[in-house]
Amino acid sequence: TSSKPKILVTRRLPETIEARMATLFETDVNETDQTLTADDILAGVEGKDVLVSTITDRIDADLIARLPQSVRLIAQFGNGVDNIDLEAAWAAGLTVTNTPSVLTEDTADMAMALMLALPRRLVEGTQVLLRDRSWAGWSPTSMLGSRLRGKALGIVGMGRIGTAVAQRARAFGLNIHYFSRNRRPPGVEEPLGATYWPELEPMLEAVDIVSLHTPLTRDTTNILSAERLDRMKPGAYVLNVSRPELVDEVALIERIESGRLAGAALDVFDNRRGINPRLLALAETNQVVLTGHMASATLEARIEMGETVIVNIRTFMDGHQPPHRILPEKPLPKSARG
Ligand code: 8YV
Repeated sequence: TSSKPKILVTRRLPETIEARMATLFETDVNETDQTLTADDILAGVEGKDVLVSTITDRIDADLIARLPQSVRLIAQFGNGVDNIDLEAAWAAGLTVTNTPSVLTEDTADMAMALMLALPRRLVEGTQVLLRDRSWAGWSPTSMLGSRLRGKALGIVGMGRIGTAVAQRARAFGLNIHYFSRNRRPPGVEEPLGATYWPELEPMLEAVDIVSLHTPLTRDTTNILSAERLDRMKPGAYVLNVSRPELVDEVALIERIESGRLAGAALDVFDNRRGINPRLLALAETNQVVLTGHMASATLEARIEMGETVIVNIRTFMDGHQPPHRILPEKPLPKSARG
């Protein structure tokens, strides 16, 4: 038996990361890359020190209660930890870590790509050429979209990712508005020319694009409820690279179908029983742009996420405070709860 930390990795990771983990730790990787059931996780983690999890692992109170005593760290490969019942984990004396920062810029890039895709008819433009083979050539009035510059962007959640999106959007000439748990200091607000809204609803009434960048918590679940969608400007659109549960998806679909909202650009959507066919239909008619949870999906980000997991494990196993330990945060103001 070696003194190396023993870890279970629930999904395949980039080769370089798996190789480094194999030298540093006694590593078991779920070679199938299929989401493990709770029983599979429990069997796999027997005798391990660390569970390396991803967003597709449901680590609820029941699973946490059944974890073997040997497991003391849940090291999430990812920024959001909404798949983990944090309260249950803390109550059980477990440490939970994540991999923030290294995926911020790539996620913000994808948000920008999606923000442009809808008004500039990007997906439709390629469809006309490739799928339908029906491009009739250039004309002064063909494929006209609408200008992004000058529009008002409302950011919900001005953390690392929200701020990175705001910086890009500012360079594209958008006016930046935000609602967030904490007002950002003048040093952040001023270069962005950002307007802070202490209440969400009035911001929704004032902006052309609502972009979600909050973590999914009890407080932020359904933060874009049907009632709040109704506060949005007619013809506005929703951008989501965060989590599907932040939006009332059926209500969003209805408001796009009726023409009340212009559309949505979604990297995340409810996929529990497959993608809603009505959402797919709206994507067919290019009122919705859909990508499948790709916002942080660059090889570089995945490698840095893996390296961050490794640092978290090593510091923790050396008896120190891991750099990206998740600790309780203060809740949102009451007015923001969905
Ligand atoms: C990851 C994400 O793909 O980090 C997050 O919160 O949503 C994505 O970047 C996924 O979570 C990996 O576990």
